[in-house]
Amino acid sequence: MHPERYRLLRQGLPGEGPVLYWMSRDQRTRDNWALLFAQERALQTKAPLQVVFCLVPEFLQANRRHYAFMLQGLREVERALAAKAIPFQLLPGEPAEVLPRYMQQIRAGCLVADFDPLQIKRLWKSRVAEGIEVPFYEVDAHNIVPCWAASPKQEYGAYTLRPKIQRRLFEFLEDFPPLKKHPGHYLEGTGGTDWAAALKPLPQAGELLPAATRPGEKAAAQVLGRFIETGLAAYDHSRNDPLQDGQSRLSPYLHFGQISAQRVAWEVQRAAGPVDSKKAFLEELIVRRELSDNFCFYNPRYDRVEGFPDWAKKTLDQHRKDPRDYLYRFDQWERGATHDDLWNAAQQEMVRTGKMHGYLRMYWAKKILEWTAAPEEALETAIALNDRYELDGRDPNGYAGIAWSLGGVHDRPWGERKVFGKIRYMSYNGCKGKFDVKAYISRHLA
Ligand code: FAD
Ligand code: FO1
Repeated sequence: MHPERYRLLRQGLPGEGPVLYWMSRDQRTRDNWALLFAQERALQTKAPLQVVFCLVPEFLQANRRHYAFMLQGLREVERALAAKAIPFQLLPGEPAEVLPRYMQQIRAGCLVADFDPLQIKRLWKSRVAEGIEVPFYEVDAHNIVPCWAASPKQEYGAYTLRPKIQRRLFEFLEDFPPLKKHPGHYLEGTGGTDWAAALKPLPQAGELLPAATRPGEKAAAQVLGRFIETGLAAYDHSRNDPLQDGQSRLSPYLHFGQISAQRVAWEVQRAAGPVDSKKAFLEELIVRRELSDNFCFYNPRYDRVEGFPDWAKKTLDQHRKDPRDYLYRFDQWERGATHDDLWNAAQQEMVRTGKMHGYLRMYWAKKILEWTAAPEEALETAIALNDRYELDGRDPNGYAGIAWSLGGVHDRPWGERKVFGKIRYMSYNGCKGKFDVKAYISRHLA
């Protein structure tokens, strides 16, 4: 395994007990560098291997639709691990409380976690590290070029990160070794997780999604296969049209780690198809996505106006007093009850389906800035709606996407105008020039 794929979070005296993989961001058995690293260590020390998932009842405004999708995926993980004689343990509760105790119980010899730049995850890890004695590793199983290997600092934009990623891609973009059946293991009578009981303490509010988006590793692989078959060739020119089904629809699976971005990149670059479409897709999947992790990893204020670049904070301050043409309360935004039918249609698409087309997400966020009294309130509103309704929400891509839209992160200053200052503006007429707005509205506005 590439030595830069993992790092030691905490020294410690390795014990003889099982190597424990604390699964969190990368919820899959195939193509999972954290799981492969844990198995490598277990085989070296002839130790058992176990996987644990700490299930918290609240996670960044997640509700029933997100937990249902995630738990379905985890059931599949449990079954796939059992086929490799690797026990899976669901641990309800806060990681700092339940994990050190569980590790005592099973006398774990070493802890392995997957990488996640979000503040909440870094807090979890630092608290767990205080409560254990054994070595604690972190493996970047989410990015192709590990976040810390791609760049040692926050990048200005795709144009500064791209060359750094391209320089090292050949080192890291490789096929995966298979996960082995773990020797010396038998799943003595573990009847598996009581998944119905696991659902009980979780949020019951919020309606479930239409069954169209099926969760889990198998479903994710099918979505990838279908995209390569039917969507990739036209990706370059259809991805910005919300009326065509031109995007891959992979983001919920990437968010929950039910598919590896490296697997997606590996299959796409080997697939037949026009080079410019493959290039355009890999730019989003690799550069844009890794840029989001870079932003959240090196900028702890990724979900605050303080996290915007100085030029953006300055220009927004200069226009704080500009009169807003409209002002909406949170419940009006949430219900899609503004004067703008395009905005309302996009909001309703998201509430109903758990997804909004990438092009409209920019317009959607920018209008919240335009028709809210202050940037802080706009940011809070956009994050709350994105994290409550988007299936792929609560993700570095979301914080970076919203910070790009409202605060010029990874963007540059544009022509000055009211409210926005030099933040890039998007207009209803601009959308009309891109796609058939009327058709989109009639399709999504109830
Ligand atoms: P495709 O176009 O098929 O792209 C494939 C993959 O590339 C995506 O799944 C994603 O992982 C990555 N990608 C594509 N575009 C971007 C981008 N602009 N930035 C980072 N990665 C990208 N993405 C999320 O995963 N979760 C979010 O909560 C989220 N919120 C956003 C909010 C705003 C305001 C904006 C402007 C963008 C947001 N994005 C978010 C990024 C992007 O819109 C989605 O990743 C994309 O629309 C998901 O659909 P897809 O998988 O079909 O995309
Ligand atoms: N990760 C966990 O380790 N435990 C959880 O209970 C958990 C709940 C959860 C709910 C919704 C959601 O979108 C993500 C959730 N995650 C959870 C985190 C997820 O696995 C990702 O790591 C991050 O959201 C993306 O960085």
